[in-house]
Amino acid sequence: MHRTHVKVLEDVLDANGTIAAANRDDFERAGVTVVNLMGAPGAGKTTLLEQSLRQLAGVRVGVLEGDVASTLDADRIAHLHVPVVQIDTDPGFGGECHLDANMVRSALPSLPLAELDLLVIENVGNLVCPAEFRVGEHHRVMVSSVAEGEDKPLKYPLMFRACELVIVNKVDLLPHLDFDLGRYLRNLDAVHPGVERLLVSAKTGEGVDAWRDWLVRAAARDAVPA
Ligand SMILES: Nc1nc2c(ncn2[C@@H]2O[C@H](COP(=O)(O)OP(=O)(O)OP(=O)(O)O)[C@@H](O)[C@H]2O)c(=O)[nH]1
Ligand SMILES: [Mg+2]
Repeated sequence: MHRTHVKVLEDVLDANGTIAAANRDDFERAGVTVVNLMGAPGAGKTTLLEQSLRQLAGVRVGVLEGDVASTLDADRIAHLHVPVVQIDTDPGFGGECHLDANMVRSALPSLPLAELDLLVIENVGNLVCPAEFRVGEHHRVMVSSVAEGEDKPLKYPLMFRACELVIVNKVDLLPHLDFDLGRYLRNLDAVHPGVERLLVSAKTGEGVDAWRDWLVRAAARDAVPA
């Protein structure tokens, strides 16, 4: 029984990997760099995009929003006047708690890929499943917030290991929380030693320039490892 379960999961991930490779080919053909942005519900993914995508000098950016329900995040991004497509996993995909390669593939015809340099995919808020499903992205980034507690890297190591950049958001709240930043960073290094990290507040703007610079470098396929 247990082995059957594992086999089914392996098959699902194999099929996902095949479609992710097809997505990646399409992204390569269009010359668009794709960033898969993951993190817990409410970590600040959409707020960070709202703060950073306006002034991405010379970079033509689009956004793919993944949520279980609603178009709330896509509506927020639409105010930035960038192309945005929402995938609701509820109606067509059984309310999945993550995006998979097939869902992303279904959205590609709605995106003007040839006119983009950078596509940011905001994954469904979740610290587990999104890390298991590649969607054809070049880069995986997570937004973690100081409001979540310093133990999170130890409790959800797969997510923290899957990402090449960890954005530590909401640092403006540090004076109001019993959050030990030093302990959090030690926990982060314990599960993903030396992973690049940015301390950011999407509310005050602290650190947002560094995140913007990271995106610009990624779009230029420059200095950020592929
Ligand atoms: N104090 C503070 N609040 C923030 C910051 N970033 C985001 N928030 C708030 O946190 C809440 C959640 O932000 P969102 O950007 O919607 O979070 P999200 O990760 O996109 O959430 P989901 O899409 O639901 O997973 C909102 O009330 C934001 O205003 C920050 O840097 N500091
Ligand atoms: Mg969001």
